[in-house]
Amino acid sequence: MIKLWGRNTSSNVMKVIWLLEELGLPYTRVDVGGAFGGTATPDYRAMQPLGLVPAIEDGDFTLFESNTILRYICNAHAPSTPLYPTEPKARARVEAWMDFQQTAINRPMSTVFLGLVRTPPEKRDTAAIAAAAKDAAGLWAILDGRLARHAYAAGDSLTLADMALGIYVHRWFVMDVPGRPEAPNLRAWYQRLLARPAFAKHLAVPPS
Ligand SMILES: N[C@@H](CCC(=O)N[C@@H](CS)C(=O)NCC(=O)O)C(=O)O
Repeated sequence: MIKLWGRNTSSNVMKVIWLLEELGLPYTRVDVGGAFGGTATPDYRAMQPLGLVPAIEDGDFTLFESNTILRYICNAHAPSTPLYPTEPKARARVEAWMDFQQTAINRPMSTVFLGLVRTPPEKRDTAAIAAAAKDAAGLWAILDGRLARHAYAAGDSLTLADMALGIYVHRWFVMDVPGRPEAPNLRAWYQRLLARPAFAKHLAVPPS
């Protein structure tokens, strides 16, 4: 059985929870990271050398990096799932949007989230939050344009790309983001994600 290490308030842990639930795979989860601590021990660092969450154990195999974990779980436990198509072009399209999450939108969304949720109002750098919100809005606009033509991030069905991005779109709409523009296709996609029971239960929670 897969053992998932990481607190369930972490965006990167949430995406793994969503996949495990969506596939109906049995798993256990251990609270580490944040206020729980437990990520500096030699045993944990052997699984996740940076001391971040998530990490997984699958038998004697351990793995870190959330998007790699998503791909591994599909490859090892659900090789024919449409969440991670095997046809090369379809698979590459999924991976490109997963990379978009890690390499493009992660940075401004982290600044907005940490500023608005984890920083008390009197200590907030409002200029930095506004600048990051503007950057994030520009990136969400790219996805909004794509979602005008497709129901999901990588095409016409739910894939790992939606799982990588989903928690961020939830936070984008529930946080009090300064200057957040309308993005009707993005909002419609968010509604489609909310209709998934695992997303509604484990990701659509108040940001904390
Ligand atoms: N690229 C890594 C990033 C992991 C990461 O930054 N995790 C954050 C939580 S979202 C973390 O571990 N923060 C410190 C902590 O929770 O103790 C991944 O996708 O797994």
